[in-house]
Amino acid sequence: MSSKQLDETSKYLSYVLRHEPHIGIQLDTEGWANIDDLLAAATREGRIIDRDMLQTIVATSDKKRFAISSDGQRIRAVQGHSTASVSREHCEKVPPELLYHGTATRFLGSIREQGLMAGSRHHVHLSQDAQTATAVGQRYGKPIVLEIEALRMHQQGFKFFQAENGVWLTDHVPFCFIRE
Ligand code: HQG
Repeated sequence: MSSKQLDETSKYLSYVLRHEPHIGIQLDTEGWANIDDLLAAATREGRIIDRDMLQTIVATSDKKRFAISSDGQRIRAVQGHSTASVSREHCEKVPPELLYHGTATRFLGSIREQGLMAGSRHHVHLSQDAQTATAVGQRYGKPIVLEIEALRMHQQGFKFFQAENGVWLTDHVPFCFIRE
């Protein structure tokens, strides 16, 4: 299996396990899907995915997007969901002083008015390093990295969570905590 095929399958898994499970699989509230059901549903859609491929994708995902349960029966995306069937209980944590959010310059006007909104996903996604944030922002246009005064937010009662892959999550970032 070429790295291009693995990458394409990883994107398909992200889509199904985060956003669109309606291919004949069920996600529980913590995001878990039965692997046999997932592979059967993918086959019905004309995608040949086997357990070895899943293991390789989980092990090699650059952002550690997926996890397989300890009994080997289930797989999930660890964060990034938009589907209403999932509402993960992420680990609440005290954030570092600063976190970063990468976005596109064309969104700045609206962000100045509304702050950072979760959009279709369940949370606003923040990273611990500016480099990751630049790559995230590039997906939508000319990137800009915003600095978020996360610790100050936390001290004022905003909750922060960290997914198993290190991505920081919060519900909303008012603009007064954002440095351009
Ligand atoms: C923007 C990737 C206008 C926001 C990454 C972003 C991440 C606003 C877009 C994860 C806004 C939402 C999530 C406002 C926010 N007005 N635009 N008020 N507030 N936005 O894809 O953070 O590779 O839902 O800046 O690593 O880009 O997929 O969120 O540009 O962790 O594993 O609205 O996805 O991970 O876009 O990315 P998204 P995101 P993966």
